Amino acid sequence: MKEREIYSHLKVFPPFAVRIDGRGFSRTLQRLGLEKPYDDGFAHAMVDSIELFFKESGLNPLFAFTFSDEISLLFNEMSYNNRVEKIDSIIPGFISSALTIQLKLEKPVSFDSRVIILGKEDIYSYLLWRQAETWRNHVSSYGFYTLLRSGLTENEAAMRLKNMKAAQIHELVFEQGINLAETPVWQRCGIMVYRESYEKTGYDPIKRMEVSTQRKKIVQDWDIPIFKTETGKRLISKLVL
Ligand SMILES: Nc1nc2c(ncn2[C@@H]2O[C@H](COP(=O)(O)OP(=O)(O)OP(=O)(O)O)[C@@H](O)[C@H]2O)c(=O)[nH]1
Ligand SMILES: [Mg+2]
Repeated sequence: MKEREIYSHLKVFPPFAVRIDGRGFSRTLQRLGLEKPYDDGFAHAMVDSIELFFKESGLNPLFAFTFSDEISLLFNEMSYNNRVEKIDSIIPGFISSALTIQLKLEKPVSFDSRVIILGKEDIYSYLLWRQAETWRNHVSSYGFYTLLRSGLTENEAAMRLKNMKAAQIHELVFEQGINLAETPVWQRCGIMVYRESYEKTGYDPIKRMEVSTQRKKIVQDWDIPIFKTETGKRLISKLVL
């Protein structure tokens, strides 16, 4: 029967991204009564789950980028002989479990998963793409919930949005007192988790002197730049090095 495991030899070689996306989260999050379009507690639960992944999974992503119910993890190295089946099952499994714990859920949740093969030079373009999606999602979800509040049904709101240009959505939302250029950065640009070097100084009892060592800590960055800008480019180059 072992020969029937026909996908077990499928391998992927780093660098690559793994993007996971919450399955049916529109319904799931609605049932939980989360704030719309953005719930601070949900975003924190997602980012804390990613941080747990960095600390506890035994895998070593370069960094993670998240918005809404999706997470992209970038890898420059992988265990499990680079097997796609392992990668595509362990990662969403870990995050589903972590998120269930973070949100103290009573019903299980799941994430789908895909591997995106990237050359080192593609990582930046991949992030530009996902951040552009973050911005589009930000504009359309504020538009959507503004229309719902004005009395439209979900179908009507979706239809109306389809025919609206971005500037019109901005105007519509602005009339309700929300300036889409001034919403929290994490809603507009997404959130990253990565390791950052820092210098730790301490007394070395053997050398009998103060010594400094380079350590790494995991940071949640809720204030990331627009990747298109110079600051954004610099951040990505630093992380991809
Ligand atoms: N209330 C609330 N909903 C959110 C938040 N973030 C994400 N969502 C929901 O998550 C959905 C994510 O979009 P999709 O991934 O396309 O929808 P889905 O229902 O998860 O469907 P599939 O991924 O195709 O299974 C959004 O449509 C929102 O309904 C949040 O902060 N608050
Ligand atoms: Mg989803």
